[in-house]
Amino acid sequence: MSRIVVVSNRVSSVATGTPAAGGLAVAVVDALQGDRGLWVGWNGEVRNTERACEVEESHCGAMSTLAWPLSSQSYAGFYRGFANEVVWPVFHGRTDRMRFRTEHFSAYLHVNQMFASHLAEHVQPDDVIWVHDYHFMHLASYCRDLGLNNQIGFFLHIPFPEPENLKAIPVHNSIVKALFKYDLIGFQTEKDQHALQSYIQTDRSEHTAFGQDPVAHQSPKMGVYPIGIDCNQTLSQVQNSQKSSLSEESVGQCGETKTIISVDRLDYTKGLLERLESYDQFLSSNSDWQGRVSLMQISPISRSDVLGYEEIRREVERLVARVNGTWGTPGWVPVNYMNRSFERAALLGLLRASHVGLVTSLCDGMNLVAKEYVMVQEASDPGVLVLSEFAGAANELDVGAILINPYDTVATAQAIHRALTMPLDERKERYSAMLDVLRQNDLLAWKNNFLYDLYACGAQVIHE
Ligand code: GDG
Repeated sequence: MSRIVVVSNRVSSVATGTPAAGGLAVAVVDALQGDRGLWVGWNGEVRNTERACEVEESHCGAMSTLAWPLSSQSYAGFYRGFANEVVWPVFHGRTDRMRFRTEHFSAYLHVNQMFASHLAEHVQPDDVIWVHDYHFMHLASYCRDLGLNNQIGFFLHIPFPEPENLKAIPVHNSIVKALFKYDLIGFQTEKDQHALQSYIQTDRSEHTAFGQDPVAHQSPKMGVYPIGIDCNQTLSQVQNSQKSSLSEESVGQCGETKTIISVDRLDYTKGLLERLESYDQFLSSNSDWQGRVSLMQISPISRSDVLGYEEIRREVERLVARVNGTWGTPGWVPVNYMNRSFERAALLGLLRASHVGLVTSLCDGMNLVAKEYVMVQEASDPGVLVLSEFAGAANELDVGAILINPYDTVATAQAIHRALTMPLDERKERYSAMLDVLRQNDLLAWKNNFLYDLYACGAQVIHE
């Protein structure tokens, strides 16, 4: 029987129950759990050398995982270097943060090739391979070199850059050529798909990447598959949190204080500094709210050894200290900043108990926290989502969220005020419109739509 083989950079420790603070891990675990699927990737360990014998196999329900360590050289060049100091910043519109080095790109290619060799050993001819994210743009190309004729699809969880940004990466031609070896490329939004199409059009008219290569004239199939959440599972997980008093204690339900919650990895794309500036502005222009509101900022540390992440952490800490120092009183801390991960049920409980969900991403593929916030709200007294127009989720949740431009400090402060004072009827109406969208475009729809298209297109392609 044909299996779904998922490839992603990190294979999450599902078996150990370690909380995963990443959208992809949460989505893949949820999507594969009901299937006889195989999940392959890096186990998170860094060793001196890479040895084929270090592949670990484990099982979690019907799902199996195959994971292996990376060498310190691969980790530095592939993961920290090319993936996170070139692709991540450029794909999020931050070419100023790119640090391109040829040897890092070589390490990226080496790891993609190594993953292809592992796949060649473990996949069966009728398996369908679903590759996730920007770490593996060259994987299908190496799989084809090894003679794998399976259907191989690629889903990009992050945005795709406009051509002028993509072209800042010296090896942009190689990236696009490699993507052409996939049978299907999936994006979070129309805008991302248009960005690749527009690169291809420009390139064809200029004959730069592909020259006269006829293969280049057959574009791979592309589609838009906005990632969703598992609505029922999220609801059942939040029920567990109600057994703990964590959410109620922390969110101060007994008093008059209202809570605004933000949850995001400590990353410069998430707009943490802009958010804190807007909250500061809100407190400054609404003195009646001083002492009656607090911002709960949950930011698990992420990629702490990648260039720029330590700096954003220091800047956030400085700004939190400034806001607390300026407005705090002996009985009131304006920003409750937590630099760690929570168990999933506890996290969902905190989202549920908060009156406003605040998402201020400067650029974001989707943003699952926005969807989770809406999903776990109490139907009889729902909170309000304030959402950046630059998060992919805004394409769907614009039916009920207050959309903001996170760079506009004053407008965001006004949106916070509007959310905190919104009448119950309007809150219910907005919540119910968003809930319909979440149920319609849930995780199963994402997975089924992508795989349906992958099965449909792969059969017609003969790989040379
Ligand atoms: C990438 C793209 C896209 C967070 N803190 C804790 C925790 N989380 C969970 C959240 C959510 C996930 O991690 C974060 O997902 P996001 O989508 O918000 O962001 P990224 O990590 O940047 O994800 C993004 C996503 O991939 C999926 O395609 O939406 O645009 O950047 O599920 O709840 N989970 C636990 N403890 C925490 O402290 N257990």
